[in-house]
Amino acid sequence: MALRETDDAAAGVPPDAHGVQRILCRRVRGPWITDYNKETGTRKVIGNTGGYNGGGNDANVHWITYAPVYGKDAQDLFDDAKAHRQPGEKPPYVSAVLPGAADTWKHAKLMASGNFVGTGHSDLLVVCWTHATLLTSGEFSGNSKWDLMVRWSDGELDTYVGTTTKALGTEARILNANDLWTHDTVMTTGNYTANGRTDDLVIRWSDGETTMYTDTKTNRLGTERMLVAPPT
Ligand SMILES: [Ca+2]
Ligand SMILES: [Ca+2]
Repeated sequence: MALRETDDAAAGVPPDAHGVQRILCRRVRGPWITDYNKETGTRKVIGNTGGYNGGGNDANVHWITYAPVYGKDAQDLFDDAKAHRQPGEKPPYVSAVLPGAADTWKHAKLMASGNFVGTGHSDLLVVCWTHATLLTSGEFSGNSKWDLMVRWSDGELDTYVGTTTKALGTEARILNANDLWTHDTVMTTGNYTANGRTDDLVIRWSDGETTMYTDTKTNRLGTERMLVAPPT
């Protein structure tokens, strides 16, 4: 398959004899398209990547590239394009169905995802506890295994260290019951600091203030940083 490149995605390039074209988005090799029509400027996107000037991080560093993960259908489509075949008919897409009856899921109160099995893929954790108000998961202990964090209705904040699919982990207290932490309305965790660990807790408070606690541990909040100030 003949491929061509250009330094400017906006300019585009003509397709090869088979109608297959690749555009080099500056330093990011994507998207993959086919059926380019130079009269109308239309084409079909059959694959893509993102990165510098096309979905990179806020610092616009050129060496970070993101690529979506595709399933077998997308791979088949790619193989067809590569072999210059017309894609065959595909059966209708059937969405995945979670286990359990709908009546059971009515009692699901909170959800969080984390790699609790250790496969490298996220697992969905659903909580029906009456007094659990907010839920998130992260890696707060530093052992590369995911931990659960719960904010209870009285403001108590706990982690469950080493939670697996078989059992809750060991409870560790971050905050005893208190009034302030009954005013957080959203709680989530991400990996925003140089330690490369998903232990940065983000809280949105009831007045709109948004705070990050970087590098939070199992038994103490990390350094407090205001992301969004409360309205004046
Ligand atoms: Ca851990
Ligand atoms: Ca971190």
